[in-house]
Amino acid sequence: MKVKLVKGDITKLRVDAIVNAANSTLLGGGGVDGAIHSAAGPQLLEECRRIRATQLPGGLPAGDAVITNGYRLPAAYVIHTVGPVYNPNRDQSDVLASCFKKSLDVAEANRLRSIAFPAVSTGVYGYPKEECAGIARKVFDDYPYSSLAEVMMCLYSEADLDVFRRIFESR
Ligand code: AR6
Repeated sequence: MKVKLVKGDITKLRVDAIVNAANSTLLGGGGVDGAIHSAAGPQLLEECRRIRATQLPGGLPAGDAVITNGYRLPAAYVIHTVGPVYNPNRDQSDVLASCFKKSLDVAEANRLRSIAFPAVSTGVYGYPKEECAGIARKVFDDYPYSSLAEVMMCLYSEADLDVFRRIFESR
């Protein structure tokens, strides 16, 4: 699938869904998670608490994805995924790939037309940006037929955008 690389704050994007780099508790945190919760307002946390109490008492496992409403965000929905914490001694690329793939699956299942991803795991969780870019690209390249008309990677800095450009625009 074709992916557009953009630079900026994902909470400002008017797309059907933005993806949140959450943690297993789904109860908020720093980074993009904190930004999404503060822009969406308290109802997002309430919905996350309800999901925890009903569907996910043990939390959302790494590599999985779950959808909520977007509340005060310009995006209608938030797809929460949990990336792996980077460990240089353990290959967790399959877990990070699963974050991208399952988020796309959730978007498809909900018949969404547009989605934007942050660089999952590359902040607090310490994943090298280049590795994340390579993993994401492979998922997008391999993704079967999709009803999504617009898929974006939203990078937070010019430097990150450059890394993703290099990886996404190479053959
Ligand atoms: N828009 C787009 N990208 C952003 C934004 C934003 N507003 N803010 C940060 N980024 P991180 P992780 C980028 O740390 O590594 C939280 O506490 C950031 O530059 O948000 O998966 C959670 O609750 C980086 O490239 O997520 C978890 O506990 C990328 O988003 C933990 O952090 C991801 O950085 C998850 O860590």
